[in-house]
Amino acid sequence: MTQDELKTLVGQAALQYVKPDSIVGVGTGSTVDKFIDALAASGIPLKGAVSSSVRSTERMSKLGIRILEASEVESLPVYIDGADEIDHAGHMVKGGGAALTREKIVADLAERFICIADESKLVDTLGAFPLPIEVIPMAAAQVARRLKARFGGEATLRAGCVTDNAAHILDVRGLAIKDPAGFEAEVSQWPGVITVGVFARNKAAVCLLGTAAGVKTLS
Ligand code: ABF
Repeated sequence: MTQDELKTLVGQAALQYVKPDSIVGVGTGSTVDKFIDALAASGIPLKGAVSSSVRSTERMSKLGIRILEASEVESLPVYIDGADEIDHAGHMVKGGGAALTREKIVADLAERFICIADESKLVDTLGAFPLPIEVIPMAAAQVARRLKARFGGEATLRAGCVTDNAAHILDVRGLAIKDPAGFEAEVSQWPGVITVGVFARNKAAVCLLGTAAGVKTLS
């Protein structure tokens, strides 16, 4: 199966976590696009969706799914999103598409994070994918120096990228994140850091992994 077919498979499989007449949290990316298409085609009645990006909002609106603002809901039964990396405990690296802050906000509203990914995303230790960190522009150099001193990571500013929050993204290479929760807690406190792309506090409760042998469920 191609990577695209694996994404279609997990997008379809995620429908089993959508409760009829609920509000569903919807993430961003090519795998989530498959989920959105499957959701629209499924006929599952919904109150609406909270989206983590303009891209997903536009796709859902075109398909007739009602969009609600995150500020309008108190909680969501599930948030369905992809990842750049996921480990066997459900910790993830996210933010390759620069939407990590919105993704963490919507994930935090959800009772369960359902991650959908093809098997290339499963890793033993997070860090091979350059870790995105959203920063206030004036703090970027200081955060980069601190990452080097504290964890040995090499941070580079993502060229031409201004986020939805008028901030910048550092991509950090050379990390092996052995303690995702500790890493997230520490770096999140540094002045000027808006959001760290490690999702440990909001880790996946379930990961639907597309493999050549079908969908594997990790939980
Ligand atoms: C978002 O989209 C991100 O946090 C992650 O960067 C990316 C995964 O996209 P894809 O499914 O296209 O690999 O969920």
